[in-house]
Amino acid sequence: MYRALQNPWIVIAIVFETMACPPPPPPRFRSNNPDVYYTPGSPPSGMILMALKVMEVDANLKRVDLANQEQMKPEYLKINPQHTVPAMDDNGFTIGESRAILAYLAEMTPIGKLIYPRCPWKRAKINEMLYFDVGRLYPHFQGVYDFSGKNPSDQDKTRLSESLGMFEEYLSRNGWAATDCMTIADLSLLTTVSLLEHLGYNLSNYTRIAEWLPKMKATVPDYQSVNPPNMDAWKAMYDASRSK
Ligand SMILES: N[C@@H](CCC(=O)N[C@@H](CS)C(=O)NCC(=O)O)C(=O)O
Repeated sequence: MYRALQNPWIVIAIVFETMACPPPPPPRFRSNNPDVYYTPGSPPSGMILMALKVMEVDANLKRVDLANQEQMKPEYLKINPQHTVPAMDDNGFTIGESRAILAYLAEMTPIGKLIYPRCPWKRAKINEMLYFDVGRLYPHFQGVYDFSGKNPSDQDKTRLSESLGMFEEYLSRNGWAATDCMTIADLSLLTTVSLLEHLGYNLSNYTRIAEWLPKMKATVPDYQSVNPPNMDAWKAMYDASRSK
């Protein structure tokens, strides 16, 4: 028997934890068409629009006008206190952070179960790469492509190229970001890397990324009508910030 169960405080903690958090019901969306809040030109919004296609979710898309500060309205702050897009409202169950939404979509859908498998080892590798994107690659992308109008420093540029080199190393293991097939981590990274390509960043030194990118684009249904227009909108805002 576990030695911890001889400790009455641990037993009490387990009883309270079980009462407070009973086993969840089988996962399914709470509404037929969950609301997805997005803004054209927002990369994390584009990620969720692609994920909806991949996981065949018929969401109710709600556009948020960031230019007019719609994200600061009290009703939106109830959905996402971070006042960012994307966000999701599944019949009162609200969630922000694009990669958390990706995981939620994956939990709720048959296709999602394939691309975010329950196997703890696979899931750990997928989570590793989701955190790699949100914690390293995307911030280093933003370090070079920011809206301040300033030119990036050599250090900013080096950080981005080093992060891409790390992604190249991960891809050299199985051809996909995290496991031996496409997962939600690839969708997250597709958003960042496809935007770099769209902006004319030279990816030719990264041969694994060059092989992976077209594979990923082919995996997303209606890719051409979803991601490039979103990236065009981002680029228009970026170009405008540079011409001020
Ligand atoms: N880590 C967040 C970032 C979301 C984010 O920064 N969204 C921007 C648009 S790309 C936004 O909504 N900005 C409006 C604001 O911060 O008020 C995610 O991945 O969902």
